[in-house]
Amino acid sequence: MDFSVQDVTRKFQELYQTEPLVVRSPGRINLIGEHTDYNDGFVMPAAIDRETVFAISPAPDAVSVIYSLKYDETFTVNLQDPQPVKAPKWANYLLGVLRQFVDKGYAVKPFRCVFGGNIPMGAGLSSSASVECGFAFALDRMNGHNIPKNDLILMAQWSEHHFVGVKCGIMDQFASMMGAEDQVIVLDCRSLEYHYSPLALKDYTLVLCDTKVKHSLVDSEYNTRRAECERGVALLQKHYPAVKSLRDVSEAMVRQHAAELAGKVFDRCLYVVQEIARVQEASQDLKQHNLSAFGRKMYETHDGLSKLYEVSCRELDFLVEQARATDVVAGARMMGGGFGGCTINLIRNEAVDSFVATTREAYRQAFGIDMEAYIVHVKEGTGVAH
Ligand code: GAF
Repeated sequence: MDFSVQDVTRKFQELYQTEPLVVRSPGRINLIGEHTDYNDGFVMPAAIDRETVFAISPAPDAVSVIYSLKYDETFTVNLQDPQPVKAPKWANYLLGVLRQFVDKGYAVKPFRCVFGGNIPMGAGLSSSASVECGFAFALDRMNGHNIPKNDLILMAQWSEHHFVGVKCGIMDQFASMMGAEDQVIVLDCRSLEYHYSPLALKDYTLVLCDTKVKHSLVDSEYNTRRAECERGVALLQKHYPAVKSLRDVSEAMVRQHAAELAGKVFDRCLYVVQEIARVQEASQDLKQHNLSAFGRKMYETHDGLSKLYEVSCRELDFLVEQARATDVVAGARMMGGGFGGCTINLIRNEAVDSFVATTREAYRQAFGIDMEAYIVHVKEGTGVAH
């Protein structure tokens, strides 16, 4: 079920009869640059018009509570010593953020908080990063610290690593926090330097096709991919001591040491170095409004993710092949961690409805599942709702 700013605010008022601070924190798409963030590479994400909303205010007593509209569940927080809990799972995203406030010495007043949103879960739109970032921002503003957004991003990522257990890169939290209306973020994940690039889609619409599947491998395989990349780096360091990550490695270097990297590790490294280079070229395509060239790179990324990085699945491959078989989709690929969730498609405006209808029918025939499609718009990042 979806919850708006009004729903979350109303629920808060109903529960606590007071006016809250209201914060919204978006999900994200990623145009190109997949599985490059934890290899110190480049990414091109953007915040979207789907978000998690937090209503928060100081509590009149010492009891801190968080109420999830989605789960219709209240959780009482130990403010002095936040620790991960077995249940409810959703609390861990928030508890990890609180842990960071405690560890970094930022005082937190007892609080009451209600949250909910409209980001589809498990669709690869970073609902988790939006929850972490929104809560970090809400706590920060409620307590008047004004912590720089860059620090809040790292605190949110820490929560994902240590309280949720996914060793994610920085892309999702960065995009959720730093998004700007109609702008793509071109982010160097090593230095965290970034610039905005206008997203002038003109004849095209950004459409996400949701497979509605999330294969259970997703978190464990994510951590495995990360470890495989680190293994590749360790092997290459024997020849190139200056190499710190796959960002420092060229395709020629990977190919030269193919035998030593062997099998899967070779494939993983090859994909990553190709993708890092591809993002830099794609960023030029976008600057030059060359969406056809940009779209071709999206298809190339998908092929790499599917064949070399092996994080796709039958459902995602099917949707990308449907797109490739037409002449109305400039580019399509799986988006995010993989093993389910959405494809991102650049579709000619006039063909959106017919493409979605045909693809939905074909997908139903092939898998017996009703695909969902979301038209997304690029919006600003985490902030106070006005
Ligand atoms: C997930 C992670 F959280 C990101 O950091 C990123 O690695 C992405 O998968 C793949 O590009 O969303």
